[in-house]
Amino acid sequence: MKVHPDSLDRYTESHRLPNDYIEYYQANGFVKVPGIVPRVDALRIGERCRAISDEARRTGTAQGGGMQVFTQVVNTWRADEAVREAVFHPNITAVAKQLAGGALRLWHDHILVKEPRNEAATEWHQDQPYWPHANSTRPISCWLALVDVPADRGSMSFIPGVQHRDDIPRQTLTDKRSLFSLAPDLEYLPKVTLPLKAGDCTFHHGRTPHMANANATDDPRVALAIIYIDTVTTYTGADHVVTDGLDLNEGELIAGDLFPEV
Ligand SMILES: O=C(O)CCC(=O)C(=O)O
Repeated sequence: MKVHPDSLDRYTESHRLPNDYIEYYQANGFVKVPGIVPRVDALRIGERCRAISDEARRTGTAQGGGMQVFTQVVNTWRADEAVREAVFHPNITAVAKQLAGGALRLWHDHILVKEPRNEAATEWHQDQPYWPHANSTRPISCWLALVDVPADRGSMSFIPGVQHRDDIPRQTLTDKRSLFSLAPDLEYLPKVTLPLKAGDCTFHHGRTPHMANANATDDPRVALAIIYIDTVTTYTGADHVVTDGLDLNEGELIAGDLFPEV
C-alpha cells in the first residue's frame, strides 16, 4: 500500500484522497491512512483521552466491553474540546465521506484504552449487529491511533472482502471463537494486521470483521474510534447506550444536534 508522508493537505475536501485508497477500501472493507492527523496533535489528544479514561475507571463510569479488554468511554465529544477536534477533524471527515461515497453524520465516538499487559484481545466481531440501525448501507469507523501502536500493543486486524456479510448474528467480543462459530467460512480467510504510528488511522466498514490484539507492552494503548453513518439511517428500537433514553420512535431518522452531519 502506498504511503504519503506529506499527507496532511492531501486529505482535505479540496485534495481528493488518491483513488487507490478508495478502491482498496471498496474491495476490502478497510484501509490504512497514514498521518491523517499530525503526530504532535495525535499525542496531545491522546494524553487528554488517557486522562478521561483514567477518570472513568476511577469513578466506574466506563462502558461495557469488559474492563480487561479495554476501558471504553463513549461520546466525550460533547464535553471535551480535544475529542471534538478529532471527531470533526477536516481530514478525517473528508476522507470518511470519500471512502463511504456520500453524506455522513456522527453516530458516536469512543475512547478505547487497553491497559499495559491487559492480556485480553478484543475478539473478532462486526460492529453493525450491535447498532440499532436500519437503512444503513455504508457505516464507517475511523480508528485513530493516539500513541504508537505496534502489533503487540493492541493493533487492529481485519478480514478483507467480507463487508457485504449482513447475515451473521451479533458476535461476542470477549469470545475468541464467536465469529468463527457463527460463520465458519471466515476462519480460513487471510487476516491483515495493521500496526499504526500516532496520527495514523484505519477506516473500516461497519460489517468488516476485525479484532485488536492484547496489549503485551508496558505502555497503554490509546485510540479514539469515531463512527459515522449514512444520513438516512433510522432507529430500529433496539437498546443501545447512545440512544437509550432519547425517546426515539422505531423508524425515526437518527438526526439532530446529537448526531450532526459532518
Ligand atoms: O480497539 C479495540 O480494541 C477494538 C476497536 C473496535 O472494535 C472498533 O473500533 O470497532
